Amino acid sequence: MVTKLRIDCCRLNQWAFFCKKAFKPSTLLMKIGIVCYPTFGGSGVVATELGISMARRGHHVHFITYKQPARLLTYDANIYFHEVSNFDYPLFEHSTYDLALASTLVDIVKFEKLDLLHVHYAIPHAAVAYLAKMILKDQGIDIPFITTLHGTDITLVGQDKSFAPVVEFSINHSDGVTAVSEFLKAETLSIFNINNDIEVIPNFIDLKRFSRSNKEHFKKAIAPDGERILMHVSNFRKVKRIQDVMHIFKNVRDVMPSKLILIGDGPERRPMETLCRELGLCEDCRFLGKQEAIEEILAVADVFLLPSAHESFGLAALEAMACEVPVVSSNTGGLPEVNKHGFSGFMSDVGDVDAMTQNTLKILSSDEALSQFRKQAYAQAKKFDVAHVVEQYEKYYNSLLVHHAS
Ligand code: GMT
Repeated sequence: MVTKLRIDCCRLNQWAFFCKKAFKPSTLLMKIGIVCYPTFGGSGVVATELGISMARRGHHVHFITYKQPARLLTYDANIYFHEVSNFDYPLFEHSTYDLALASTLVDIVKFEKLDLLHVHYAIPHAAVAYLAKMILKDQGIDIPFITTLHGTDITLVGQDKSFAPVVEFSINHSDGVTAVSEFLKAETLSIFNINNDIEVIPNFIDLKRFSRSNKEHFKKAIAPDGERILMHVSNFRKVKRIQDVMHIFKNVRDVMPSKLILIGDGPERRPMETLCRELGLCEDCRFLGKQEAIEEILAVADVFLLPSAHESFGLAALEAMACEVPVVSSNTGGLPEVNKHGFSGFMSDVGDVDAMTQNTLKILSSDEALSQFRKQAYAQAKKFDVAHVVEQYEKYYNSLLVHHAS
């Protein structure tokens, strides 16, 4: 018989004892607090999907953030959402969200008797979790927190001297640290003076949700004459190099009838709409803005373009591959851990638009080639199946709690 035990902070020592003596760690149910950016950005998506999967495994998951996470669309009795409300006062010229979040964490950890906190994206969440932990310690409550590093919190923003000392300190004082790729772990160790272990747990995909469903009517609406469909999804920041997407598309369209679908929104959208006009592509290019049912749109794509200047993992590429869409990407950062050159798609140096064009044409050269790449893209995506990766997180949580209690 499987024994289930719900724990709370003050029973941790007892729990560790039971754990060693009688129970398998994987059967223990936890109360987990998740802090993330509640947007469509990759770190928020990963945090939300992880929370949903943990809730399905019986854990109680509390999202603590400034608005309902964008991907939190389903009701689950094990999921709770706590909104952090900021106190507005004319004296405060800058946001005091960090302090409001720390105070909310203190309140929720105490009231809900959470077992651990898992914060996604180091800035400011790791430092805020540390502050909350110290306040709680003063009140006799000991709660461990895990920081997951996602990308620019290390490779771009985190290195800036306005944040670097705080990022380094809060990584070193986290009870557990994970990174979404080997690349990001290596970057973190090379940039900062780290004296903490970093566990690599890759991002994941729910293959039941992301699958190539039949969307012929939608495909027909976008490409009525059977044109090839190129696609890009991002938060439209400079780092994504969307100008390369536009130029690759122009080159491909010069050779074969094709359409470009761009999904997402952000600072680069306006400049890209202007570039689209300048290149004379507007007839065949659609900007769809932010979309919730991303898997339904990906299902009609033939090639996914991700020419980013930096990418610690490239969750968008994985989502495309799960929908059997081959990926043409740059070879930067963690992308080689996700996209397999010549198998799930192709990779080239950042900014090498010509090579990316040739690679796109190779995939689209015939229906046979496209169909082969589609199968291979899906096979690659299967390596990141949610069930397997979430189990890694669960084991990591368990081992951290046992270690913390002993
Ligand atoms: O680091 C960022 O730019 C933010 C983050 C996000 O919230 O969009 O993206 C990063 O985390 C994703 C999820 O782990 C990764 O798939 C992205 O590769 C990564 N972005 C970059 O490294 C630019």
